[in-house]
Amino acid sequence: MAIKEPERIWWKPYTRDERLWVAMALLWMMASFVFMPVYHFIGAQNPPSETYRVRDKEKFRALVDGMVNKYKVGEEKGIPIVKPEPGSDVFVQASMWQWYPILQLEKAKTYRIHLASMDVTHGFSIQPINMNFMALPDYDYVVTLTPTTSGDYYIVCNEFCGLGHHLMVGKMIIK
Ligand SMILES: [Cu+2]
Repeated sequence: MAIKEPERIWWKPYTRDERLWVAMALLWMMASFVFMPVYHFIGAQNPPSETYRVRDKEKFRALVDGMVNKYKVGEEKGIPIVKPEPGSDVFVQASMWQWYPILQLEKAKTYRIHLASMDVTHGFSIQPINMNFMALPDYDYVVTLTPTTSGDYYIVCNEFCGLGHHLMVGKMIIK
């Protein structure tokens, strides 16, 4: 078999269907592109952005302890279970390798959860619903939360924070 020169024009012109598909893909891409920033404003997926500086960790610790002393309703594995007033400010302290305390919240009530770390960065991951926030040293991160379903939720640290990282599992009880 001899080697033949290929045809000069080997491609075929677009057919009507092909043109239509390309146009549809382009339109869909443009619509998604425009919708991205729109969704930032109308979507409910954005994390809250209220933060404060924690200049004195001991003061934050005192707020946590004050809440624990006032609203403690039980204990689990040495960690107090706290049932704060609906609508109130709730303080959660992250430290290697513990979430403190365990919160017991009421369904359909809103709480302002203040997250702060006493040492390194920790990740506040509510499982199994997979909502993720961060607990940072020197920052008070306020998550305004209204639980919509009852049950036990686990708080899994999802920022590697040292040897005991995998043991850093807290809990949130929604009644
Ligand atoms: Cu961790």
